[in-house]
Amino acid sequence: MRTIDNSVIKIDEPKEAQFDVSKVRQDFSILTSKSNKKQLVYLDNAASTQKPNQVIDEISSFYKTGYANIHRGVYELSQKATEKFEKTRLKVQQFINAKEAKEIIFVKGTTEATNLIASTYARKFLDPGDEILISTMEHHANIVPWQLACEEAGAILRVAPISDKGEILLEDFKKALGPKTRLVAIAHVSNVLGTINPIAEIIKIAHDFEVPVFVDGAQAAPHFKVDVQELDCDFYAFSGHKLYGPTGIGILYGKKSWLEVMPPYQSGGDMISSVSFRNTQFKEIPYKFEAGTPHIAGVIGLGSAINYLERIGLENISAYEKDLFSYATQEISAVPGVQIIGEAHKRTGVISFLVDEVHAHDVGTILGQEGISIRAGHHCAQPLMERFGLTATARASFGLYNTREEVALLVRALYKVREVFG
Ligand code: 7TS
Repeated sequence: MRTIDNSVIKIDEPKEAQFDVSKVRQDFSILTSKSNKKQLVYLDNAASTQKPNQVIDEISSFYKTGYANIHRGVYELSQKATEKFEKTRLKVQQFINAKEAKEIIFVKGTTEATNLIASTYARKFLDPGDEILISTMEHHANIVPWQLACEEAGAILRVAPISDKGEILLEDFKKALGPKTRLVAIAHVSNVLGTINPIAEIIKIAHDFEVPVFVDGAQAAPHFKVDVQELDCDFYAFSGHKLYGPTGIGILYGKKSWLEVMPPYQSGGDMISSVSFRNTQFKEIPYKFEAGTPHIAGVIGLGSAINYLERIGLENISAYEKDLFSYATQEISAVPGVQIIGEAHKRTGVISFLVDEVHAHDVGTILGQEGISIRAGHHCAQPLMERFGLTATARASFGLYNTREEVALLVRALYKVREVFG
């Protein structure tokens, strides 16, 4: 038994401590701060994660001692900054096991990655009557860019249905594929349901139809090891800020064979090999897709975040989070009047729920008063909400620094919500 905030809450200790969470928490200074005069309990990790001091320090030190623009300076500072930047590309390559570093493109985040594919792949390969296949559980970032691309090309956006439990219906998915399908774009993990999609199987099915697959890995990469070669995906995207790294930086992986035949995305400096008023030649990949001065410090910070995660070990993080997630699921669902949305067999990271008839925003507000930060709303997945006949849910989402004590505080606050709303 442990005590929290001088009140007594019984906590069942995890069977096996995969890593020392109290040590991990020491790396995140913000976790010792207060919110509404209560201990901050940060459970909005699906929106964005907090940053360890190592990442913050690395960015600060880069600006203090190593900063210059890259790819252009003949002087030492620029050359060293370029080296650091390109080393991070190699680090990302290893992190997701891409075959070559040139398959790693630095983008702003998952949203920009989707837009890049929608603008370049779609511009080149989509003809009138062609189809793009997504699923009901996509984030708006994996819906709207395809709507626009389809509109422009006269193509059709098809949507694979999901079950009441929140799982892709694989037979229906298969039926939705056909000779006109040009791309499947699908989330690895749902940001609302937590469903881990059987992505390798989905890719295999799509490839049997010779259809390439874009995987939105925004909610997957922070929670388990991603191996793009093993998955055999054609494209994979994730955001640095959900991976304990800085905002404004993300990764788009693409198979070399695709990236080489796709036209550039944005254009301007740094993506060209020569420019004249008659003719412009573009650089090789990945530079063809990286116009202008990139988010250099963001890239350095992302590299530092990956180092941080690798030092702890993705396997250890996954095991710890798995235990915490099942504990949280059990404890939250045991609160009378609470209904969890999403019961897929395999889940991670997020738990969406309703509390009696209380509006999700009111749930979020009361929890906020108790120092507990969760998200309430449609989570940028309105079509998914519609599928479940809802307009909003409350959502607690977990990261590597969350604890059973925090789950207990959340549960106690949920009782308070019920008390307040009678
Ligand atoms: N795809 C998924 C599955 C996401 O969860 C998000 C962000 C995005 C794409 C977009 O990522 P960005 O980094 O480009 O913004 N999801 C959330 C969320 O669930 N709450 O806030 C942002």
